[in-house]
Amino acid sequence: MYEQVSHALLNDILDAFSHRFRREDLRHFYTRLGANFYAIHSLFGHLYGHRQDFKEQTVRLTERLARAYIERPAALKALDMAREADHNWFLDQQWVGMALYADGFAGNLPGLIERLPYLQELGVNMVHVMPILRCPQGASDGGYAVSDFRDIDPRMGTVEDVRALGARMREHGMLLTLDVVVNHTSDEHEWACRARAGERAFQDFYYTFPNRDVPDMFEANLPEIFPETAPGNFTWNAEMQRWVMTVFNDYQWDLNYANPAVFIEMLDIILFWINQGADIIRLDAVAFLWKKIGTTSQNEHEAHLILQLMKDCCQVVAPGPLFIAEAIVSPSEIIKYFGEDAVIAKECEIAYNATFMALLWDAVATKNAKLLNQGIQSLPHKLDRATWLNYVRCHDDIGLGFDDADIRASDYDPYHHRRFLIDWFTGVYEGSPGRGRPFGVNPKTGDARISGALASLAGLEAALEDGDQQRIDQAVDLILTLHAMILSFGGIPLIWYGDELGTLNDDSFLEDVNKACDNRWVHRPRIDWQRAERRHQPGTVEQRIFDGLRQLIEVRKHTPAFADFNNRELIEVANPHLFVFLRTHPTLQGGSVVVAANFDANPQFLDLDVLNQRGLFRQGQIEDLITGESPALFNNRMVIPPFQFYWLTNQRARAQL
Ligand code: OTU
Repeated sequence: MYEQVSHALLNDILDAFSHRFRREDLRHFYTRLGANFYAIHSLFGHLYGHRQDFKEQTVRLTERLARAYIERPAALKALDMAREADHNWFLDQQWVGMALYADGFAGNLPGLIERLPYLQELGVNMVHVMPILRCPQGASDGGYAVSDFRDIDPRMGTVEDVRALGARMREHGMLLTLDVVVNHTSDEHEWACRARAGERAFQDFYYTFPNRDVPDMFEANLPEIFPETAPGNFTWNAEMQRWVMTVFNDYQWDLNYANPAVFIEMLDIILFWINQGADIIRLDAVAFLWKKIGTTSQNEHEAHLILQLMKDCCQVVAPGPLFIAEAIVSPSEIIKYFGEDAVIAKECEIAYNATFMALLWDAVATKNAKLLNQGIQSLPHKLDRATWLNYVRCHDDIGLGFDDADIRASDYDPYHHRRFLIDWFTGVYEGSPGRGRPFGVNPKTGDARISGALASLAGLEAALEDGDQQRIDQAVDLILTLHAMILSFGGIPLIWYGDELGTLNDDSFLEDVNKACDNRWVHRPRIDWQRAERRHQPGTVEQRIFDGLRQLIEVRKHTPAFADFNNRELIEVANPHLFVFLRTHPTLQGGSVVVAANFDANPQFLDLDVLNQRGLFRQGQIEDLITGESPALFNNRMVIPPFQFYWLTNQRARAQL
């Protein structure tokens, strides 16, 4: 029955289109629309079907898709076709990403174009350019408060510069990732201005209330994201004489997706940027898209429906571009952003692996891999054609969002263990070399997160201060080992800019009133290009990290077992300091790689019996892919030096590759 309803509607729409778009070649568009319309219609119906104007809204939505398709440049349409034919293209091990602020990295967008060779030197071929859209002059949450979704911040450049960047990157086989902040707008956005001026239609773009009744009901269950700087989830607007929902900062107004006009506008904006050449769109704060009284208003089922609908609509216009879900939530919830209840990914193809990131830091602080092993073991199975974005650091703080049950299973008490981690990384814990800062401290709940540059958290800053060569060496090893984990785990590794040079905390943000109260800026550096030159000077920290990373990237790209086909198996070993997993080659037997990392400050041994029992390394010499050498062995035990790792393979199998 239901199909007939959507088919009848589609027939009406296509009739109208055949007149309106008579001169356009819409063959491919029609194929995709036909294939996806039932899904689009039912999702849109789930969300908005109760409305009187549902049919008109559906027609409006479909028209926007047609227009976006017509506007899509021919070169991008050709790329779409190629990617449709080679639909697993993004699971390949060749992709290596870096996230960066265009201004901190290169001044502005034209500067970034000039610096692309530096990224190529390292081997990076996917760049996430942090928010560059028009935003307030003052505080803008690093561009995550957008004032105009179709314009570029003049301090960064122009829309034309973005197109030029995209074109240049395509020439070099690089992928461009841009942000679309779907959950909220800045209070300077035209929609917010018109809402303030009293226009009902635009007040309906947001959640606004005349008194505290509804806000108070919401507050009973809503957590606070920035408790220190933006307590509460609502802000009084005197001009409008209404409370506005502001889950993040008070100048970030939450969009109301119960209004189909909001959905259609935001989808149109996503389509706009993929038509400018973005290969990947990072969808910010997707867990927050649907609000419901009596819940935390995170990970609601409707948030998934909205994302599925966005994906289906994009498939119709442009099947090439991918979505990254930025949902920093519990492991069992993160996994759903690939597609809730789906067999193949139907929401976002890529999701931040916040679980792995936090677990890696746990291993750093505890010097063992107990919780890391436990947490990875309980990570739910991921869908096919879905992949992780694996990272060690990013622009945000580190949240200790592990599962309490996993912490307990590792013989720790959740509260005390998290307390220990905060103290360790902020250097409060006796003997810790951590130089991080507490972020988002909430005295009401006892929660806290951590800011800080990778090198400062990993002990390099402290070791350099003390001029302690052994600890400097160990910190360099640890930094490379952490990167080796994200490069071999399965998924797209995402390096945070500056980390490739061992960049330390930078306190200069304290001099800027718009940044001073948000210490995440301590790890959002301005690259010192003179210092970066030291990467060519043998023996410097910069050279050791940059070259080490460059080599890891190079090897990753030549190791098919590192492609992400859910071909990873955790290997349980008796030694708690080790994190060991197997990456199997998708087709070639013997092309497998065993990844083994030692998080301890002492050498540790790996019992090869465990591997032999699985049929691994029974014959032939074991070889580390990085050095090409055979690690030290004694009585079938392999020694892994402090804070180091191996990518192990069979020399014989390798010869066949
Ligand atoms: C995202 O953050 C961005 O990454 C932050 O930089 C922004 O401040 C924020 O949205 C608002 O735009 O929403 O789903 O620890 O991890 O705010 C997770 C807090 C988010 C961040 C969280 C995150």
